[in-house]
Amino acid sequence: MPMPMPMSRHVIALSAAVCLAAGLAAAPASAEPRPRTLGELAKKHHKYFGSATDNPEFTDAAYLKLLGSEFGQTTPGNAMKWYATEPAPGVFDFTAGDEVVAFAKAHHQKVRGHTLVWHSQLPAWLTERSWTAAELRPVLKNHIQKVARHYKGKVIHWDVVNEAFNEDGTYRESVFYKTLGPGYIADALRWAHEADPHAKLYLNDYNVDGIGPKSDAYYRLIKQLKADGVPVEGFGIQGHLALQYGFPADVKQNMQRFADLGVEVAVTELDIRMNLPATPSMLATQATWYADYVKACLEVRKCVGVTIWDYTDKYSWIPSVFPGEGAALPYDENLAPKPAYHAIRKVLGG
Ligand code: 9MR
Repeated sequence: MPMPMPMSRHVIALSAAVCLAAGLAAAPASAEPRPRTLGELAKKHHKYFGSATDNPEFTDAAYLKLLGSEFGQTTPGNAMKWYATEPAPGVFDFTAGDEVVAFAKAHHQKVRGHTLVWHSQLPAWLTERSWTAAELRPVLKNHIQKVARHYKGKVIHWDVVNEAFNEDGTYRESVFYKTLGPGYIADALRWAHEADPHAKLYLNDYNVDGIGPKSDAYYRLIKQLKADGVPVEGFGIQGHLALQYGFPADVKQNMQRFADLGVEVAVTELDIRMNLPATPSMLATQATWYADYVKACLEVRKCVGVTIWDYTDKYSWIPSVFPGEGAALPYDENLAPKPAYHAIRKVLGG
């Protein structure tokens, strides 16, 4: 029996000739390597770079393609909030949150859990009646533990308590504070820890980028919680900035002072809005601000990552809350990268 070898050689020679003729033979040598994604670039610094997302956006294929490929982490913008997870007393619904978690898992993304206790986006059954402490305590505990248990092993962090302080550093008069007193924060952290001992437990707020009365209040509270052995493990700096208010001073020093208290820090909801229409010069300033904010995180070892509050202006929350403002994210409404995207890439070493 003749061996099939000579035939194979013919086939190989023929394919080589075809490739050469088509100019393909040189392709492997000259092919551009795929540019690294923001998520991959951040990973080289042992940090994540992520984006928030929201369930209505899950019908937009072009949006999902970038969300799944460019980012190493995601945060559900609304899906894990109280109104969504416990729409009726003791009745839990994890559909929306599970959808985000499944997407993240399929794309090898970490998930930040957001949020267990917040004064806003509460269900009507909770806000439309009055509570005694004896009534509200078990309701709060049950909510925290049911949600945290459901997502156990699926989220790296929980924003356990969100936006607990006013601008002047006094406690926000939420239903939880008014009914249970300031101790609700330590209780919430302890209950969350019981339910999911591995998720890092965060306190999270806005306007705490630099050193000031509000971030000072967190500094004092976290110091006290640590001294009392309460499981607080992270400080979430939301980072909702606006060009018209200036870049916050001392961002890196502020992160570092929390790191020195023994907690990690995360930039959890970064966006940088401006008065519309956006001009090239405003977009250039925005790019510098994004880069400077990310750089601060890179320079603080215990800053674990940066999340932008969605990645495209198409789905930003800003225009609906601040009429006349917008253009806050690194991709425009057509999902095209803006100067901010390129500036972030550069500061991450891309
Ligand atoms: O992105 C969220 C938006 O879709 C909601 O309408 C809004 C309601 O307040 O909440 C947005 O997310 C907030 C986050 O949960 C906490 N920090 C401020 C964010 C912007 O409001």
